Amino acid sequence: SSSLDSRMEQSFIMIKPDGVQRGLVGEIISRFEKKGFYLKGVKLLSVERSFAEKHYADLSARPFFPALVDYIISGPVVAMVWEGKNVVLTGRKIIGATNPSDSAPGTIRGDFAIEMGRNVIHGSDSIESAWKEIALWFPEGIAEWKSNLHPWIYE
Ligand code: RTP
Repeated sequence: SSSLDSRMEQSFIMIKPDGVQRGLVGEIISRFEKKGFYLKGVKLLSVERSFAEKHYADLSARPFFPALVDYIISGPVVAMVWEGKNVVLTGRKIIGATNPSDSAPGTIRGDFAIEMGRNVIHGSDSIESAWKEIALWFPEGIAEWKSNLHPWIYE
C-alpha cells in the first residue's frame, strides 16, 4: 500500500475556454472522477491578460505566447484541484499529448481536439508547478474535506 502522502498529491487542472464553450465540462470531470481521483476545488472564472501571462510565465519567450494568452482569456475556464496517488503524471496521461495530432484516442485531447491552440485542457506538469498553480488560482484556499480513501480504489 502506498504512503498516505503520495495519495494526497494534488494537480491543478483547467478546462480551457474551448472546453467550456463546447460543453465538455461534465465529460472531463467525469473522466477524472471515474479514475478514482477526488475533486478538491472547482470554480468557473474568467481571467485577465496579466493573470494568464503569470500562469504561462515560463512560456513568455515562445512565439506562440500572445496567441496562447488570447486563447486563455477568450472565455471562462474551469479551474480545479484534483487529488490522488500520482495525480500529476496520471492526469497528464488522461489529458494526452500537447499536440492533439499526437494524443492517443482515449485521452481527452485525443478524443476531443484537433489543434494545439484549441487543446481543451491544461494539467500541471510536475508536483512543483502544481503547488505554484494551485497557489495562483486558489489564493483563497480550498475547502477542507477528508477524502475517505476508497478501499476499492486504494489497497
Ligand atoms: P498545458 O500547459 O496547457 O497543460 O499544455 P502542455 O504542458 O501540454 O504544453 P506547454 O508546452 O506547457 O504549452 C502550453 C500550451 O500552449 C499551447 N501551445 N501552442 N503553437 C504551438 O507551438 C504551441 N505550443 C504550445 C498549447 O495550448 C499548450 O497546451
